[in-house]
Amino acid sequence: MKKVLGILTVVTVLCISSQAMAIPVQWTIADGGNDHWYEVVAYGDNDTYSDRLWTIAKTTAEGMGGYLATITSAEESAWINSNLGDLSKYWLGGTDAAVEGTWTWITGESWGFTAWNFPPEPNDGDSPAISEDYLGFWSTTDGKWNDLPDDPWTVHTYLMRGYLVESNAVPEPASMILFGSGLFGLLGARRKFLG
Ligand SMILES: [Ca+2]
Ligand SMILES: [Ca+2]
Ligand SMILES: [Ca+2]
Repeated sequence: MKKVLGILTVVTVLCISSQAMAIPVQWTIADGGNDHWYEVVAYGDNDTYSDRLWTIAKTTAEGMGGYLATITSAEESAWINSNLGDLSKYWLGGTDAAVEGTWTWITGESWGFTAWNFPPEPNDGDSPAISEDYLGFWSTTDGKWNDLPDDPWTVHTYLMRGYLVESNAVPEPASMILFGSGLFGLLGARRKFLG
């Protein structure tokens, strides 16, 4: 009964939310990956400009049990670009808000691989009046990065399209969707196997 109520709650939440959550995709170890799950969350028509901030996306991703995606290798970058569709203007989990010019991943993973659209990025807005301290995909589909303000619309009239969530386990509430589609048994078996 509790499970049923949980599913109903999730379905209700999904109906209310205008954000479109795709079924998460796993980059398996067998495929040369890290076994993490990646979920593309597209903003909907009801998401106002002020809903599309990096800081809000970060909190939402953490509420799903994951984090804004970290791209720490050329292999991860290539896999994401090949498997997750058009991610132009999607947020990622990098920031230099603490120390200007010193980029970090929100997970604490080491900052090594980069895919800046260089030149000119990262340009911190190219103006002393602007700070760009948050990472997103460039406006093309080739996986390049841009540094952006927390609120790109207010600063640049630049509309973010969504955010990419990475999780070490199947993110919520996606696992409930998978349950509904009959895949939960398989996932449960995987979880049990991993202990
Ligand atoms: Ca990652
Ligand atoms: Ca910056
Ligand atoms: Ca920039």
